[in-house]
Amino acid sequence: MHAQEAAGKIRSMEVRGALRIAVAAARALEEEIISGASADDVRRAADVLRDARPTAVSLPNAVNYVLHIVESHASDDPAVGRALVLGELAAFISSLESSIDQAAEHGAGLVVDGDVILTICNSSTVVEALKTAKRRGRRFKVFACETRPRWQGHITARELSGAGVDVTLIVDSAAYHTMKTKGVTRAFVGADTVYADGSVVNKVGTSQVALAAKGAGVPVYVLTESVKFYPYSLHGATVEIEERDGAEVSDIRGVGVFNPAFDVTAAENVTSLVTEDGLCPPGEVRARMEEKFGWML
Ligand code: RI2
Repeated sequence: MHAQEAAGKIRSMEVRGALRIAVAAARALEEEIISGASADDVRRAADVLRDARPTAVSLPNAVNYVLHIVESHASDDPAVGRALVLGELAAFISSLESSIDQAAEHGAGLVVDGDVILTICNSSTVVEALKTAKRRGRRFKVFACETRPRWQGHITARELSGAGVDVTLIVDSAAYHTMKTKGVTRAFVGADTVYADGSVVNKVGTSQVALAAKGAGVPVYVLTESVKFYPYSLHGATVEIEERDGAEVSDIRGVGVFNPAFDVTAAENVTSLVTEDGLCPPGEVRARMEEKFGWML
């Protein structure tokens, strides 16, 4: 898939989920390079992809890393440089793909028999972790928030049910009540962007789930690959919170709609992040970020 097509699918959310859009963008740039695009063409394609959605930094991080690879071979002999770029790009894409399995593996390791896990939206990392735990023979239940307005929780419920996981859908506003009355033992959520202070941008409603969890004494785990770390947040930058069309929520004439797609969960309401490298308490994000994103800073 070329860059324009990939960007269109990311924009329309036909391709969605923070990690998947990063992989799709990197693959699209790989495709451009294979078809002989010049360095300028690749830069233009990168701009189009980077702008497809604003909030998940996995997208610009992946795009910028591909450009970094391209730039670092700019002075090589063209044929040699191209082969080296494609080799490094393939390794990068495969590391992105394996980071989800590794993060999911660490997430699955947290699941014990008798767990009741609440989740929101459709995080491929969370779904993979729960499927892995199921394959290992863990006995647990899941409550999935529907995730208005685009119902990604239904995708989660379908995927988990298909894997034989005991999953129950709840409306988003039932999260606290469910924690209090159904013995929820932990919340697993995904991430679109992670800030240096350990706070997390994820699907709107996640911050409410985390606040409810705090009130109910339920630990909150954020399953995220480190490609979602936002290195510029080390200097205080924040990402734009995507606001989507009001028509996704309501068509009542004369009534305005505010439809933010994401929110920010404070670090103090996160028990731990779970990355491809294992548990990462919010207070350790800054150090991990500096270590991983030195090339960008
Ligand atoms: P994975 C999704 O955003 C959700 O907010 C989800 O928690 C997050 O990306 C991470 O997804 P959207 O694309 O990378 O549905 O874990 O708006 O798949």
